[in-house]
Amino acid sequence: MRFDAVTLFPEMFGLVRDQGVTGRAHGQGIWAMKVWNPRDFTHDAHRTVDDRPYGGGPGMVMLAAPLEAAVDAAQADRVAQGMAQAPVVLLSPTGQRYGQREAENLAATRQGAIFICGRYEGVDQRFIDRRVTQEWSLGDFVLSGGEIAALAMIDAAVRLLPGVLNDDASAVQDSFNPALDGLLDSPHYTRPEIYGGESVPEPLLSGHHARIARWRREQSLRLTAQRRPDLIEQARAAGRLSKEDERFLAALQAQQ
Ligand code: 4GY
Repeated sequence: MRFDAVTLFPEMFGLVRDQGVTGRAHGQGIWAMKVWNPRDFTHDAHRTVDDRPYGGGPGMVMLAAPLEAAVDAAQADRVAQGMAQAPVVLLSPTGQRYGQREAENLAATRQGAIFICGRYEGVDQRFIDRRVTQEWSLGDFVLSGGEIAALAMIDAAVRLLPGVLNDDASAVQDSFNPALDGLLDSPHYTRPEIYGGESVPEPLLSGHHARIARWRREQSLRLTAQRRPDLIEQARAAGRLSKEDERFLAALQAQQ
């Protein structure tokens, strides 16, 4: 899988490319990353990438031409490598919300995407109209640029690629994974058995796989009911809660 990023800060992409499980997978050739700096696609002495907004107002707006030239170079490079053109994704709070489902879809396409990382107040709408095929948002907050959003989205997709996580089961156990029926993950413990006077919960020490699984399920249900009741509703509506789950949730309710 290949990702491209159009960014004024190409060094930021070293974080996901070179570190941790995504870094190892990159080293193994499971995925590739190319960065394109719009400043390299300017033609004036000052290498200008922004200008003042028509209509007035604070801040600067990214020029359409350097962004468009960078995207076209990324697409041409893909084609030269025998690949198809890729979706062009703008990271913006006005985009469609990106979640685990979108990360799974992105990982499944094997095609990757070209991420446009805006800075300043925004990018010229005519660039968006001419080149951007999708707008994605990480959430209802404003970053100082799209880079951190792109990095988060790439990281979430790459770790789902076959062979990236050493333990095949660990992606399966994540919060939001279908195997957890869309519930939040249960707490984790490792050595020592007693830390700060607190012991590891007894079921985890029992060695009884069914008891451990039940305990984890109940912790997931408890945490999800407490923090994300909307996810309990979703799981129920999709028929992902068993009779045993419902009995446990009813007992929880009675305790409150
Ligand atoms: N939220 N989700 C986000 C963002 C920064 C001005 C356009 C977000 O994805 N991106 O806040 N991006 C803005 C900054 C130009 C991008």
